[in-house]
Amino acid sequence: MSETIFSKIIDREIPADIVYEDDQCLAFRDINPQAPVHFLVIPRKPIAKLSDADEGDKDLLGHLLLVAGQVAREQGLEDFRLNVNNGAGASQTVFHLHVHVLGGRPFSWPPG
Ligand code: IU
Repeated sequence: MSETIFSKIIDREIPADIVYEDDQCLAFRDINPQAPVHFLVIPRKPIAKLSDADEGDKDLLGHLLLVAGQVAREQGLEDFRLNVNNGAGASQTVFHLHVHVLGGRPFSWPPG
């Protein structure tokens, strides 16, 4: 997988407002927030998109969701939305797997 801007955030080559990190993942505030609270949870492992993950990534994927929920609570969110864009046709622009966590405003369904 070619390097993306998120690899540079992981490697501290460019700054980001990191709200959580551990040996498997990082969470940082989205540079263009779509809600009062909007952060991204990304694996350190450079998986381009969710559909590239495999059976060996099962624990990692579970960990990303647990971290998303934990950091959401730490950010004061009770209700929040998780979103994973998979592929350009689903509005993915950065090809390093990331879970969007948005909260602090009402959300409608279905999403646009
Ligand atoms: P998407 O699911 O690939 O469309 O989301 C990429 C997100 O990454 C998007 O919300 C951007 O605002 C965000 N982002 C960022 O937080 N920092 C960056 O340096 C870049 C994109 I480039």
